[in-house]
Amino acid sequence: MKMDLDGAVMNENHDKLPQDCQQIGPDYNFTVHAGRKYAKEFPEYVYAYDQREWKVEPCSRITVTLINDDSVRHQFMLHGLPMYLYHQGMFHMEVNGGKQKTGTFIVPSTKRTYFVHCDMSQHTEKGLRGQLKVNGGSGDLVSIPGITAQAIPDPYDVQWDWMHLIILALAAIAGVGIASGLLRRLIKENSVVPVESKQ
Ligand SMILES: [Cu+2]
Repeated sequence: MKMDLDGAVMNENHDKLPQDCQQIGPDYNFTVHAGRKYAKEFPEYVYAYDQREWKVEPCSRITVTLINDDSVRHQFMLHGLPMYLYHQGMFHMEVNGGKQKTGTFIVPSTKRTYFVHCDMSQHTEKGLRGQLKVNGGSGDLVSIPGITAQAIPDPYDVQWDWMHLIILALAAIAGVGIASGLLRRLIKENSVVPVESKQ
């Protein structure tokens, strides 16, 4: 593991060949940004990677630079790699706010879609998800922003048509009326009773 004040890179692999590979395939370099601004186009999410899908050849060597554009920590965590090469079958980078980290791993030849996410509390659910397809992949994963639908959608079915705006305006006017009435009563109740009334 490499770790410093900018973050950490775990289970890097620059040269160990997966058992099903004759040689290391093509090299890929991906620069991936993580941050709230990349989720702006997806109202159902808070965070996103600027790219959510990567496609590579069998036995590729992949170098990822993760740039964190937020102030909270973000990760690039990939699951399902061979256990004999990667502890817990995982390649993992974690980057502090405003920093970046670069790490390298080699994938097997198998047709497979690997899950990429940020495992910080709630960040996966809030949109930091992606997929790496090796050799064409084995299908799409769910809830990848911009690629597949949410597994459990949040319905926000408010429609801002004129009728809703008029109702909202009437409610606001009524609210102001009630508030000013209450305020007047409060002032009246708390005001000092004139001295002459006690005589
Ligand atoms: Cu995160």
